[in-house]
Amino acid sequence: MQEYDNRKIRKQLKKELDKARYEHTIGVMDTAACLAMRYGCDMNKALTAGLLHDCAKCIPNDGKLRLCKKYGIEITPAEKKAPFLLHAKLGSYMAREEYGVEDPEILSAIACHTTGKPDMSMLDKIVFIADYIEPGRDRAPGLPRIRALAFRDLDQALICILEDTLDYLKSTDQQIDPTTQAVLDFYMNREKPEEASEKENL
Ligand code: DGI
Ligand code: FE
Ligand code: FE
Repeated sequence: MQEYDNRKIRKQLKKELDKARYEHTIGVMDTAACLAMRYGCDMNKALTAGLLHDCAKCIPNDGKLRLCKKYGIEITPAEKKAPFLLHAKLGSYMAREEYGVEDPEILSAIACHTTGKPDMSMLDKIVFIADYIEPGRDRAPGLPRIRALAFRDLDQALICILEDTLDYLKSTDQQIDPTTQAVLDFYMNREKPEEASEKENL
C-alpha cells in the first residue's frame, strides 16, 4: 500500500495556506492520527487526509468558483450561495492533481469533510470529527464533551457535531447545505446493528 510523503506535502501546503490555517491543518492531522489509532483505521491515510483536508481553503471564493468550473466540478445551488463550501470538493481535486494523492479513501475524506455525507467510511468520519475537535478549536460549545465522546463513540460524536453545526447555522441565519441535514437524518434514523438484532430476537 502506498504511503505519501507527508513532509513534502507539508512544505508545499505551507506556501498555500496562511499561518492560522496551517496550524489548524497540523492539529487536524495529529487528531485524525489519534482517532485512527483508537479505532484501528489506517493511521497513514488519516495523517495525509488530515494534512490536505483544507488545501483549497485559502483560495478566494471567486477563485474557488472559477476553478470548479474549469475542472468540471459540479457546483450545487447551496455551494453557489456559500462558495466556501467548495473548498472540500476542490481540495479533493487538488490533492490528486497538485499533491499526487490518488487513494480514493483519502480523496473521499477530503471531499466530504465540511458537510459530511450519508454512510461515511471510518476515515471520512475521523477527518470530519478531527476537523471539529483539534486542539486549536475553541469556539464551538461543549467541545470538551465532544472531544471525550469522539474517543468513546465515533457515530455519537458525529451526530453531536452535526446537530451543533446545524443549530449554529440556523442561529446565524446561514445558508444550510441540504447535505448537512441529510447526513444528520441518515445517522439519526439508522438503527444501531445491536438494536436491530435485539428486535429480531423478540
Ligand atoms: O474549513 P474549516 O473551517 O476548518 O472547517 P469546515 O470545512 O468544517 O467548515 C466549517 C464551517 O462550515 C462551519 O462554520 C460550519 C460550516 N458548515 C457546515 N455545514 C454547512 C456549513 N455552512 C453552511 N453555510 N452550510 C452548511 O450546510
Ligand atoms: Fe474545511
Ligand atoms: Fe479544517
